[in-house]
Amino acid sequence: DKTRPVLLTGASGNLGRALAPALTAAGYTLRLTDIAPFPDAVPGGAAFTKADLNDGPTILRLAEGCQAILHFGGISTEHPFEVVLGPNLRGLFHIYEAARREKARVLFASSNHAIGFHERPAGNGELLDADCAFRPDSFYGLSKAYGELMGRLYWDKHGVENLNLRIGSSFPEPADARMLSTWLSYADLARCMEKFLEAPRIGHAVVWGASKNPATYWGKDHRDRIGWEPQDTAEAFREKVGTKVSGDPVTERYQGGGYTAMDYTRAT
Ligand code: 15L
Repeated sequence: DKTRPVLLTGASGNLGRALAPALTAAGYTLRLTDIAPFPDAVPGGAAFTKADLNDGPTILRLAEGCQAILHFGGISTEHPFEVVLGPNLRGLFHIYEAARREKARVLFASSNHAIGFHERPAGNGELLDADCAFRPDSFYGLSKAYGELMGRLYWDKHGVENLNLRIGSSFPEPADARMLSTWLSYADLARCMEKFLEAPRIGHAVVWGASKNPATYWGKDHRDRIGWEPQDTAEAFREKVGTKVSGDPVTERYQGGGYTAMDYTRAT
């Protein structure tokens, strides 16, 4: 249904800026919002409104009449708890209340940092399934676990459909050896959004947000519900980044990489 608008939060961030033109070209009418100004030309047919996720009434108003909310807003890297709290916890509540009122579905841009303290696979083919335990590696990762659980609650209690895309590393190119496993291309991300918007029924779904990387850490998930199949691969960049490792034993042991090692005070 391309007649009802789609609200894109975090529109001024890297992923929002990649998605805004791609989804407009795919025929969707976008409402863009962010706390920071939209730095590009607003794509034709879209409208940008500056807003804070802490501001519930404004979020409700922005979501009016929308079929879906693509929630890419909030703090996107590690910060002190008090900084994460407003946008990522209270803000998430405003997003889900708006979705409930509008009978809209939610795409939550979750992160590998919700499960970052799982060890990287030993290379014996044992991959981590999306129903694994949350093992957040940061206050940021903890807020993503909370966001996924918010989706669980609103589906079970209110029938708000949601897909939690547990994004690995979505950048124009992989930047280090870890990203040969975790990289998600912008094109695969955009295709995932289109599949999400088109899918007849989603329920509560968790999907690994990575391209078709042979070095992946991740196994089963709910991608069949939307029929998304990533097409790009980080392997094309192996020569460029294969030697870029941190040398830090904690960083290299766990899936969340550098986030696990930040402020790490455990003795062993
Ligand atoms: C994330 O969740 C961050 O938003 C991004 O900046 C990267 O750090 C990414 O994870 C990653 O793990 O590579």
